[in-house]
Order: sequence, then C-alpha cells, then structure tokens
Amino acid sequence: MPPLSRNETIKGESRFLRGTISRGLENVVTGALAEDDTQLTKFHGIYQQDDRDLRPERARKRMEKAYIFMARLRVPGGALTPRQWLAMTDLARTRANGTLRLTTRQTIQLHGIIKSNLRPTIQGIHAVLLDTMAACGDDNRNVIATPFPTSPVHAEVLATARAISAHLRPRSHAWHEIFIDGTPLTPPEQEEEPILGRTYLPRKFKIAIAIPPLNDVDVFAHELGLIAIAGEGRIAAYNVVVGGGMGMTHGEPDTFPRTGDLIGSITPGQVLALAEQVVTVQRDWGDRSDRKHARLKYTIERYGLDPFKAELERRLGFSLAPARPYHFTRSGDPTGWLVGQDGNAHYCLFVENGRISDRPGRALLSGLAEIASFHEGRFFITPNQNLLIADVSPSQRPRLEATLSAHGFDHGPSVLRRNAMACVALPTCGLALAESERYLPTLLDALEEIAASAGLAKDEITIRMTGCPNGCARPYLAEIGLVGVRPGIYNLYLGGAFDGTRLSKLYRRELSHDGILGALRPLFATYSADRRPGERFSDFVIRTFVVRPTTAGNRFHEDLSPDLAAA
Ligand code: SRM
Ligand code: SF4
Repeated sequence: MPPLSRNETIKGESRFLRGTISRGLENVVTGALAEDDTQLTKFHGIYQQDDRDLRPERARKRMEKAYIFMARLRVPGGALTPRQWLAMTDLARTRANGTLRLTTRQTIQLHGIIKSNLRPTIQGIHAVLLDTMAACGDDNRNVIATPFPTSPVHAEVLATARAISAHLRPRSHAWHEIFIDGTPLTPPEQEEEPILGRTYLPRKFKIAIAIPPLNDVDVFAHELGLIAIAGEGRIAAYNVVVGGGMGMTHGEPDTFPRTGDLIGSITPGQVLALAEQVVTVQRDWGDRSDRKHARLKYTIERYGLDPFKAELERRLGFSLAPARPYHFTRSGDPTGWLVGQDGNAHYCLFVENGRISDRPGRALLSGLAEIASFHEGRFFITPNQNLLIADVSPSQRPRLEATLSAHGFDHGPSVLRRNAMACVALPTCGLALAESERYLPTLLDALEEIAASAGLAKDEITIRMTGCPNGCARPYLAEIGLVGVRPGIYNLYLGGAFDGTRLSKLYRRELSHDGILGALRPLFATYSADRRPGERFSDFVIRTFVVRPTTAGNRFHEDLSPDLAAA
C-alpha cells in the first residue's frame, strides 16, 4: 500500500478539525497560522492567502508575506435574504477588502481579511444565520441548484439542496468552538463523524441539481449531479449522474476533466440516502495516498463504472430505476427580467466575473445594498457568478431599475460578455499561473470587436478563463476555454457544448493576447459565413474538423490535431 498523503495525518490528528487554530488566531507575532492548521481552516470555509502583488516588495524589505484570509459562505441553492445581503456588504466594508465575490458555486467569498479580523467576520456571518462550514476542505462543498424561481419545481429543488447540505455537513462542533463560542460544546473525544469518518473524505466532493431545460449548474461537472424530472408541478424523479470533475495539471495526462456518467434515476424520497452512499463509497474507495488522483472521477476510472454502481446499490439496498428522458438547451444564465408562472418578476443581474465593488462610475456594492434595504423578496447567487434579485413586486420594479442606473450599472453588456466568466486568480489565488478575472474584461473588449465585424454581435458563445488548469470557472465545458500557463500565456480549448454536455479539446498551446485574437478571428469569420441554421459555434468547429469531439471524459487528451499531438 502506498503511504497516506500528509493531509490524512493532519486530519486524523486534528481532533475533529481543531488542530491548533484557536491558539494560532491569538498569536500576534505573525499574520499567518501554523502550516498544518491552514489545511484544517479550509474545512471551516477559510483559506490562508497572501497578496501576490505585494510579494516582490515585501521580499525586498525582508518582511513576511502580506497574509490575508478568504472566507467562503455555505449557501445551498444560493439563497439569501436582503438582511443577510446587507450584513455581508457591511462585513466586506469593515472586515475585508471592500468587495463581495460571487463564485461559480453559488456563494460569496470575502477576500483580504487579516487574521485579527477573522473571528469578528465569522461571528458577523453567524449573526445572520449563515455559516462557512465545509465551504472548502475534504468534504461535501456548497450544494448548488438552479436558482430560477420561474420553474414550478424550484422550491422543491431548493429544499432538497438545503437538506443534502445539512445531511452531509461535518458533525464536529469545531467551527462553533473556534470562531463563535470559544468553549467546547462537546469534548472532541466524544464527537463522531458517522458519514464522513474521522479523516473525512479523500478530497473535495461536489453536488449540483439541475432543472431542465437549463443546465446552468453544469451538472456533468460534479461528483454527484441530480437532474430534476418534473411531472405535474412536482418532481417525479431525479436522474443520477456520477463522476464529473474539471481539474487537471498541465503536462500530466493522467489528470483530466471528466463529464459524469448517467447511471439511472431515483425518487425524491431516495435523494438523501443516495447522496450519503455515493459519499461513503468515495470515502472508502477514494485514493488517500495521492491527492491528484483522489477525486471520485478517478475512483470510477480505476474501479470501473459498473463495479461502482453495483457497490452503490448494495449499500443503498435498492437498484436505481432507468434514467428518464430529459433535454438541456443551454448552460450559463438567462440575464435580464424573467417572469414566473405565478406572475412574480425576477431580475438576473449580470455581474462581471462575480466581483461586486464600488469603483468610479460604477458603485454596484452600494447600489445592491440600497436595493437590499427596500427589496422584499430574495436574492439568489447563480452558479455563473451573477445575482438574481427574485420576487420583485410590480410596484418596486421602477425603483429597482432606477437604483441600478443611478449606481452606473450597465444594462446592455454584449452577449459575448454575458456568457463569459473568469476565476479569481491573481492577486489572491496561490495557485494562479496567469491573470484571469483582471484580464478577461480586456480580452473581451477586443473579442467583441472581432465578433461584431464578423456579424456575430448577437450570437451567444460561451467563453471561460482560468488562471491555471484547476478549472474553477469550468473552462473545459465552455465553447471557448482559456487556461493560464504562465503570465500572459494561455492554452486555447474549443468545442465544449453550449448546453454543457460535452468537454472541449485543446486547439492551440501557449498563446499571448495577440495569439488568442489571431486564432479566433478567422474562426469567427468562417463560422459566420458557413454555419448551418441554428448551429452553435462549438458544434461548427467540430463539424468542420477544427477540433475533434471529446466523446468521454478520459479521452480529453486524445484525438488532438496532428500538429498538437506531435508537439
Ligand atoms: Fe476552485 C482551488 C477559487 C470553483 C477546482 N479554487 C481553489 C482555490 C481555493 C485556490 C487554492 O486552493 O489555494 C481558489 C481560491 C481563489 C481565490 O483567491 O478566491 C479557488 N474555485 C474558486 C472560485 C472562487 C472560482 C470563482 O472565480 O468563482 C470557485 C469557488 C466555488 C465555491 O464557492 O465553492 C471555485 N474550483 C471551482 C470549480 C467549479 C465548480 O466547482 O463547479 C472547480 C472545478 C470543478 C472540480 O472541482 O472539479 C474548482 N479549485 C479547483 C481545484 C482543482 C481540484 C481538482 O481536484 O481537480 C483547486 C485546487 C485544489 O483543490 O487542489 C481549486
Ligand atoms: Fe486559482 Fe486556478 Fe482556481 Fe483560477 S482556476 S481560482 S487560478 S486555482
């Protein structure tokens, strides 16, 4: 047996996620925590980072890095009340870097929190009945679900997302003890983790629920995907997808993104048992020696899908029913005004790369805080870094629009921009190889011009960028994916399906800004001239042999064009 990874020992010796975090928070000699504790804080939704922009200067001055922390909320289904929104705005202003960052998993990150502000931040989150538990770490992450109340089954799906999240959450009281109360609610030796186990999961675990025809959650990118099958205003069944994931490492072909496999269907009453047993199979079968191969997608590749399904059904004590028919039409979010069958109006606000801030000419943080002060409905963060202002009464609609306009909100970004997203990357992400959130807007300025001159100004094409191959903005499911290699240089992927059902393929390696434009300009021109009626950009590049389709997740690195394969 290969030796266990270091993280397994850290978890096992942590006394259910306590480590020495409490002591570290009180140590004023350094702005950092002990190294092992930085692995444990992830289970509490907290990452230790440093401002990478400041690294050279601080190194020159022989100062320690500018340590800061990121706190990520657990918000199943993305739903927040206006009061909670206001509290998060206040924390962003008083304890963090003055911004709220909406994420691709339907939650909020607060960046730039210094160590002495961590406890007050988490207490401020707790005060409005929110938490950051299991938002990161080797556990079940924020459960995401289609946020649009326009679907008649949305309320049921939201309740299911919340129930799964509560069921799979760590049972340890460490979060309360360290950040809220200070005293143990339960002595650690009396605690138990009946589902996750003493050493928790081998790696992160992700769940999404989609309501067709919208695949806004990218249901095939998750360890466990549930596709709600509606019947007469209620959910009749959920189709079950297992083994999806995005991350890979450049130059290591045994790491790859993978779309999940559809293995059958269950009734709504079976959801919690199913989620629990998919987790326990992965808990027991997942690779605990090599974290690069520890996700469920590799467990399924190693054991095979049929043995995995057989073990799952054995643990469940029942067989899955055959999968039900379903149809997706798109990924991403429909932005702008939407009206539900009950007549309620909802405004899906496009938030560029999820960053909500006040900057000259565009005070989105203040504008949304003002809206939260009079809005009587709910807010939903979408899985595409946007914000849905839900349940807007007709009388409030003009006030909402006027408030957005008064704060410089742009109601008319191009369709290209509305279908684009980028991960955080620099300066906070310790793993970033290149810019992403700070660079994509500039690239889009140029691509908008190219698209317009090719006659594609009104065409939806999904573009996603990440600063490294980990895949946080799910670039391998975009029609155009750009993945950072080193500063200013990106690999270009093409052919991910518009509805999120097919992975992309590497098209060009190591492109600069001009290289990206040079590669896409002729493709936009031929697409505009030669496409078939209704043909999507990604389907066109496959039909015209620009790239070959990825037919299964583990074939992502195969069937490259001859020049790339040879390189
Ligand atoms: Fe991610 C690590 C940001 C969604 C795959 N991700 C990170 C870290 C925490 C960097 C780190 O470990 O030090 C990034 C923090 C950056 C920062 O400064 O804020 C980070 N990931 C994000 C967010 C904020 C991107 C965004 O711009 O919205 C998303 C937060 C989600 C949330 O709210 O929970 C985010 N990350 C994703 C997704 C998309 C998804 O889940 O749908 C993926 C791909 C799906 C998947 O997991 O396969 C993703 N993040 C990763 C990976 C690669 C994991 C792998 O096993 O392949 C890492 C690195 C790791 O875990 O070692 C990573
Ligand atoms: Fe950081 Fe890479 Fe994730 Fe971007 S994709 S946030 S660079 S880990």
